[in-house]
Amino acid sequence: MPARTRKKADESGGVAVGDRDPALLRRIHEVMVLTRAVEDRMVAMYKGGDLLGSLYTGHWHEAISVGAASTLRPDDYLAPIHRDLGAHLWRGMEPWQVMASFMGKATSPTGGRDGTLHYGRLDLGVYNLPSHIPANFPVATGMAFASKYREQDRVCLAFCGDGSTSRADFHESLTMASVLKLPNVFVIENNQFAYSTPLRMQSNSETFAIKAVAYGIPGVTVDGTDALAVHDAVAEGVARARAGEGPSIVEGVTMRMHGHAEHDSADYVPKDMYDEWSKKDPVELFENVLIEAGVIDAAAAKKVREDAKQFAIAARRKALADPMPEPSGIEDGVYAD
Ligand SMILES: Cc1ncc(C[n+]2csc(CCOP(=O)(O)OP(=O)(O)O)c2C)c(N)n1
Repeated sequence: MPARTRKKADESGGVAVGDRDPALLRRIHEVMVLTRAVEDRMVAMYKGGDLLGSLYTGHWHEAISVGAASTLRPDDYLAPIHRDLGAHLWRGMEPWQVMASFMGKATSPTGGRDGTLHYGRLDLGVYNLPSHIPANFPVATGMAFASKYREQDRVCLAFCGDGSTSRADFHESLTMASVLKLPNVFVIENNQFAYSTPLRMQSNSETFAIKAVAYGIPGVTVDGTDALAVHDAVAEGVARARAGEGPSIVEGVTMRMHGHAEHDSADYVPKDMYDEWSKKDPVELFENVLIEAGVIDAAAAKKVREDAKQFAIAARRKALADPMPEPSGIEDGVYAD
């Protein structure tokens, strides 16, 4: 089955809103705006010394993380990576919990055992991000296997970066998911760099979606700054997975607009790349699409931004005030009862 590159559907450069549910569109927009506001706040917190360790952000990944996660049912599984705050927030993770995680606070999802971003919420069907990448892929394959084995119709959506496709666990997971027709959708977030390694030193494939051909599954490349393009492509993969037809790959093309982490000045990125990609802010683009389609107006858009900013400020205040873990609990969760 050939890999495809999806064409744009309207002249404004984005996929058309059409007759989609306005409530869903507004929710996608709100979560994208919130994601940006929380990450901007956390960059300021990192610079101000509030956070313990490294900070990894997903600027310009919001359309991928939220666009993809918004296709799932609440009982589906999600295996995100370090660029996917938007997917966590879509599923119900609280911004203060994310901040508390980067602070090692007792109230973080890991109870303060992490200090950066290896958090998840199993109660929300969101698997903890492992350190090795893409170690979430074999786990996502296992979650999909469990769903199939139990004769459920739950889908597992997993994300990885372009660099992660060079790892053996990517190949192993795709092979197993394909052969066993597991209900997976694998989203590749092509953000042009894997730390300092540019695309062309990572792969000779014309696209990352084309790798799907080797596994005998569908693969599609979409504009990763267009939330609706991502949503549509992932929704197609989710429907296919739920119907028992097996996995697929969706590649979203975007740019990593910050360093690999905030300690990385990313001097290896040519300035003209930033200049070009800065014109494609996914949050702004989606806001414009919704305004042009009459789903929201400029005043509503401004209020969404202001509310998100205030929410992020309140989240910081709560996370700062939360307690550190008690040393007496150091063995909690380590040994089986
Ligand atoms: C197996 C492994 N090697 C190296 C690292 C360190 N590391 C973390 S993210 C990253 C870059 C990954 O690039 P990519 O998959 O393209 O994702 P991106 O960070 O660009 O979103 C590296 C080298 C790791 N976590 N795991």
